[in-house]
Amino acid sequence: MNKGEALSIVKNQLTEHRYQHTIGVMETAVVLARQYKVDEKKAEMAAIFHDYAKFRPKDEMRQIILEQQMPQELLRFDTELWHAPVGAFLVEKEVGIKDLDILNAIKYHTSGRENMTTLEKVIYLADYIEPGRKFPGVVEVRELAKHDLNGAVIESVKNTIQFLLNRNHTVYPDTLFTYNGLIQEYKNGRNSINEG
Ligand code: DGI
Ligand code: FE
Ligand code: FE
Repeated sequence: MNKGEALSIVKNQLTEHRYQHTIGVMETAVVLARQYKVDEKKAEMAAIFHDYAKFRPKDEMRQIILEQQMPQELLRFDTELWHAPVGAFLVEKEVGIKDLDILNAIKYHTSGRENMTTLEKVIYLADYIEPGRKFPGVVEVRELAKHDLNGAVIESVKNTIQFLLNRNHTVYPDTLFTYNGLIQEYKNGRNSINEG
């Protein structure tokens, strides 16, 4: 599938605002992929489809989580987390994308996870720093992303956890595993192993 086909499929699933966000994530992801030496085409596809399920009805997403091999604990956490794993499932089923690297980058784009691949980090970070984002601290993370992929992911997950704590929201375990895993890598001085 080429970029134009992919974009027209996803446009039908999203609001105009979310589509513009998707374009921002796509452009950012391609730059990061080149910089950190992962497949640019995979990064482009994963970015285009990362929010594919964002506007699916909650009942449909709940049903998919119940019926498919997904962590059932998702159901006890914020519904905002659901579109990522459900999106990976629907992108395979409805769009026919079979590449596991792409599907995992979609699946983990909201929470991250322990031992993320470089492609997963690229999508996670592109989603956080695309030009339309205005989060407090995003300017610093954009700067860090230019030379330190792991450092930038750590800062973005820290900001997300802080945001959740400030609102008395629950923190999904994978979000904490993202932080813990990368901080341990950093402390062991292995922060540059995967980043070429
Ligand atoms: O889909 P986007 O808006 O582009 O961004 P996203 O996929 O990162 O989703 C952001 C939302 O997910 C935001 O409302 C915060 C929420 N979120 C992210 N991590 C966690 C979380 N919510 C809970 N409860 N726990 C988390 O660990
Ligand atoms: Fe998302
Ligand atoms: Fe997004």
